[in-house]
Amino acid sequence: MKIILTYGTFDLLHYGHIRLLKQAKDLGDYLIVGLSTDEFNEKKGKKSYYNYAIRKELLEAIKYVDSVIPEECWEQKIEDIKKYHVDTVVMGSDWAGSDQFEYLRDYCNVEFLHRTEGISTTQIKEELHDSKKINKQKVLK
Ligand code: C2G
Repeated sequence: MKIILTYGTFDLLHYGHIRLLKQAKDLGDYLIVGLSTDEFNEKKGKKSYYNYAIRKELLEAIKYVDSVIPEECWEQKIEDIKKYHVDTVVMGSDWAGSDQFEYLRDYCNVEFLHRTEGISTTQIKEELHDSKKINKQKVLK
């Protein structure tokens, strides 16, 4: 049983997240997602649109995901790897070479997967905000 572990906020779930999770599951038999808690997001300088409970509910509905655990701090990864007998930690390529993951190579495999271009939670928020602004301007004319 090859166990894969990945981490993230997964806010405003989109096809980039889904493709990452599919790639991750394709590497093994069981996929665990360490989902950033609302409190940890604050430490990451992120404010998610959906709270932890909603983001967890959405992830658990995805066929590639076998379980979701809370990601509460940067330092929990080694403990997670040991506790869940993880073979490989995976992240999107935007994390490639990051100190937050390279040190894990002493404990398990680490792989960086293709990051889907042209979509991000930030981009979705910005485009929705701009379209609302444009619609408002149209109405005001
Ligand atoms: N991702 C992707 N393609 C995108 C957007 C995101 O492959 N277009 C991947 C990211 O590379 C990451 C995962 O989807 O592996 C989750 O992305 P985020 O929710 O943005 O996670 P992040 O804020 O990078 O948190 O301890 C690690 C952190 O919790 C990672």
